[in-house]
Amino acid sequence: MISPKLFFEELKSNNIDFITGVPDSLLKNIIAYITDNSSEENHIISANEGAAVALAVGHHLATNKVPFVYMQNSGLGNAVNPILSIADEMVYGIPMILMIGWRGEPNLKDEPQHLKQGIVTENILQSIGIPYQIIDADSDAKKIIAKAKMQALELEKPVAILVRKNTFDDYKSEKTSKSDLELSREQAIEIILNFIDDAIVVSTTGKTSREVFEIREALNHGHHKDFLTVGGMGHTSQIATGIALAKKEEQVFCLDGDGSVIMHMGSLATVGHLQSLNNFNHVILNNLVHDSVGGQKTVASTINFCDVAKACSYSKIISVSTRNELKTVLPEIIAHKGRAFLEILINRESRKDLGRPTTTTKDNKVAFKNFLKG
Ligand SMILES: Cc1ncc(C[n+]2csc(CCOP(=O)(O)OP(=O)(O)O)c2C)c(N)n1
Repeated sequence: MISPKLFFEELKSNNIDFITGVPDSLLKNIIAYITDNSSEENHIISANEGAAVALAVGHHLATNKVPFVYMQNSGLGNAVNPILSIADEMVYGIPMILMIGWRGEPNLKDEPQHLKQGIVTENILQSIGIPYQIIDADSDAKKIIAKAKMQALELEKPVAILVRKNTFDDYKSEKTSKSDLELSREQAIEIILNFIDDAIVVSTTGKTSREVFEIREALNHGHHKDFLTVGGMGHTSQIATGIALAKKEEQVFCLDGDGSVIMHMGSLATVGHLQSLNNFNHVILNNLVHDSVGGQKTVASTINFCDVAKACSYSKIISVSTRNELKTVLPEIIAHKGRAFLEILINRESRKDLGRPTTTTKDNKVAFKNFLKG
């Protein structure tokens, strides 16, 4: 396996010292090492993968250096626009190295949201003209980084390193801080699901949806009231809005994360603008981190989400951090006819034995649509 330290030192010795991206579980060890050994300005966890490419463009313009951008392959979609319409050699020609975690690599077992993306990842890179090298545990990282940098500079455009599963050695961050908040995400979700009865639930990508599934299983609720947004991180609130607009007689609960809200924060403006939306409840389970992929910090510690919701014209806004507060405000939230925003400040704990949905995504869709039909 490749030592995260060696990889990072190699970047530094190639004068690559601006790193940005959105985390991926497959890259969590190298990201943890980068986090521990970089300043806040040299390593930026960006809002989304396109934003990371744009940060890299700015860095190159100002320094003439080659920046480094990491992402899960599902983030390639977010990145394609700035890659093709800014960084490509037919536009400005901006050299950078993309490090892409290859989820759903063909013939390896992975979750449904990664399967198609895994199959087409190489095709996408080829069709957008990005030269790439595949890296795995046995690769010579030194050679790969040197070649990537040379190619990026020669071709004046982004080049990629496609990272196979289990490429990097384990590395645990020395900087992880514990939160002393009372509620875990799972406990908060359980309180909500127990309270909201027949409301429609749309849950975000990562552990939130996995926990919704397991709680429903444990409570014998069935899964038909829930749409699990297993992929498409950041789009949960718009899926929920699409449903809420068409189902004005039902209450819709969108269970979101801080990382996921930040990824497409403009969507909050759309929700707030829809004055006729009388049944929308946006819950943000805010743990300040991307817990589902390794606990990397989001920028939520400097965001006042309630102020953002207010500025976007949500009609009722509450923040809670304890079990009692949550139980007290839920009746108020559900009674409110508008666009409610509930931030729940939670700790970073989750079960080691947390499972994954055992029904298929198609089963989920069919049961959910039947429930919506009423
Ligand atoms: C476009 C895209 N980029 C990255 C990922 C990888 N990913 C899955 S869940 C997740 C973290 C979500 O963080 P947050 O919304 O704060 O929820 P938490 O995991 O903390 O509950 C990330 C980065 C993804 N699925 N899609």
